[in-house]
Amino acid sequence: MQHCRLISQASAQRRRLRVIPRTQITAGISMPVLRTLSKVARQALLSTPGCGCQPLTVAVRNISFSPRQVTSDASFHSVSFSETDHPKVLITGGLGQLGVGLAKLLRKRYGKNNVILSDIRKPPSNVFHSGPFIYSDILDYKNLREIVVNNRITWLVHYSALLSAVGEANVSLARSVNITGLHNILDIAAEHGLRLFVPSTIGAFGPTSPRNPTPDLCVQRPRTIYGVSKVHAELMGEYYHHRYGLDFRCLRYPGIISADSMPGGGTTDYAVQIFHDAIKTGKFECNLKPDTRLPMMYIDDCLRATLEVMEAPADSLSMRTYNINAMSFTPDELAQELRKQMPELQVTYDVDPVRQTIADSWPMNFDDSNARRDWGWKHDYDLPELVQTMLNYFGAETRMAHIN
Ligand code: AKB
Repeated sequence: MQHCRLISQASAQRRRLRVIPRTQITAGISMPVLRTLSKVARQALLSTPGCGCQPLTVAVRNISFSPRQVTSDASFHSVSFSETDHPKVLITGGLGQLGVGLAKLLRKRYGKNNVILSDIRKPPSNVFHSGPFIYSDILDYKNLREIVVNNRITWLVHYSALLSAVGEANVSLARSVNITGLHNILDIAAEHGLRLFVPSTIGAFGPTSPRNPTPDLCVQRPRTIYGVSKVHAELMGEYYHHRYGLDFRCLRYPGIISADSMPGGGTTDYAVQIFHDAIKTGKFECNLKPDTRLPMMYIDDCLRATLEVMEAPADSLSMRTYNINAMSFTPDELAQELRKQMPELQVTYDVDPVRQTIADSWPMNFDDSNARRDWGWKHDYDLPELVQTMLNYFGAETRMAHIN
């Protein structure tokens, strides 16, 4: 009983301390008191196993200063960020397929210095010189906290993740980046009252989900570590939203097609690679069967959707995780559209069984009617515009190369 009393004293003390603003606590004014209470309570718990005081462990954990603990009554709406200010945005995994493009879009809107790209890799010089870039390791909580505090971050876009095919090749790394990393991101966002965007994917569905079309809410039993980690992210984000008021926003992206950035290790990568190979060699070897239908989207639509859902008033969001879609095609249909402008294009098929199995378990078409209704989602690019835009980009690039 002795330790139970200590715990309740600790909880009562903590309740009194709760009125102290976070800044004062971190400035050290109450730190010694809290540390002592935390230590005493923890010792009491540890010295008496199986005490039957389980419900109180929540209070004990709360007085600890572990960054991973979130108080049950915390209000996570930022005190320092007013909706009229520009957000201060941090993008993790910034050197992947989407980060640089998103930074460009957000910088145009909120100002160059208000958007920080980050990654663990060294940026190419054009990225480094186009706006703030810093090192951030999502597996290092202290590093994340330092960045958020020092830069007064208010929005976090979490792009670090291993994609579907590469995840299957390295499950333990995918588990650590996609799941442990996400836990750090959720905690840092909750701790600092950030608005958090985490992308999910068509890969969050599996063979038992309805595939044509796939609605927002249905059975989700993915068979890849990538898919499992994304369902986990959706559920954890929504849990933190309901439990702690975290402003979590999530879109399930289709396969994204971009000209100036490459995806890395996904199942839908063929739809980007075909353009590069077609332009360079006039040939393409596809690793999926010709009739494999998957939802796809041009990168500009994807980035705009991300901006729009981040800016959407909270009361317009009836859900926190939305499907978004633009088009849906097979490798054969994409090749046919390309052949309208490159009649000589030769496409052959050498199916990769890992990717094919993944693709066969994913949606063929996405129902995004909730996003269209709630926050006005509307795509601009269908297949013909996508192909034209990609070819224009590569055409301009080739002309530039010739001039130089
Ligand atoms: C992948 O293919 O893994 C990704 C995705 C659809 O999430 N592009």
